[in-house]
Amino acid sequence: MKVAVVTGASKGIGRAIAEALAKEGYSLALGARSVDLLEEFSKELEENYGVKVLNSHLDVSDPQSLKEFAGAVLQEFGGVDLLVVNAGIPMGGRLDEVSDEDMERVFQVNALGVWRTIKLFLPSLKERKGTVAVVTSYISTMILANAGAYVASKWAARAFTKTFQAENPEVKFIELRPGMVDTYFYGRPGRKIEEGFMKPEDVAELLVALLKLPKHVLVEEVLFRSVY
Ligand code: NJP
Repeated sequence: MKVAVVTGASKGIGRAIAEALAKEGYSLALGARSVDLLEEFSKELEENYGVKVLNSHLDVSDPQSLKEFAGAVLQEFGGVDLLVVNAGIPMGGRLDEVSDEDMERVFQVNALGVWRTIKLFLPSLKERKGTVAVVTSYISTMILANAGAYVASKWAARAFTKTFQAENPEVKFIELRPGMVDTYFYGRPGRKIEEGFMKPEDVAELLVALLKLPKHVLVEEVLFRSVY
């Protein structure tokens, strides 16, 4: 039975990925700050798909929280085959108007959180020749006015991902770069596909398809969006 870890699994893309992986029979370790949501979701997955689910409070901007999460996961499952590094937050505003606190917050979650999460699970992933899927963004190589803090944090997440790959060829690193997805990222979900939004399930379906490719194939990154 393969073991997958999903960060930011309480809502949106992470939740959809967790459900898709449960359907594929993965044992799951789910982390996020909303423990009530995680608790309810885990029960649902266990009942519907008969898989084992560990859920735990996780704040990826807090190194201690990440250490405790990784420790609990490795103790429960003994190792990890797939790590989905998904937790992330938006941050708008002109660069000359973003506060120091907001800049630090977005980097702690979207950039340092990615580095720390991968670092903690890397020994196990190397041992199992596992896969890391990092949800960055379509903007991880682009520039967007009024979103500079977010964009820079995703460039950093991309750089961490690619460097981990260069240093650890025995692990597969996939950078997922979605366009707009209808999640809590834009407030409350409910946006239409015709408005240019994908569904979180679209991202999950793509990842599952990538995981089914032959072992010798490495897809380094996927940039994908709604056709509208
Ligand atoms: O957003 P949302 P998405 N520690 O808000 C968790 C990227 N992306 O699914 O902690 C741990 O529905 C949060 O859980 P909670 C985006 O940058 C999106 O769209 O309980 N977890 C929730 O489960 C991000 O990297 C779009 O609040 C933390 C999840 O993260 C990823 O997709 C486009 C946390 C966020 O769910 C998932 O975002 C794109 C923390 N400190 C890239 N902070 C898009 N939606 O259009 C948050 O290019 N979470």
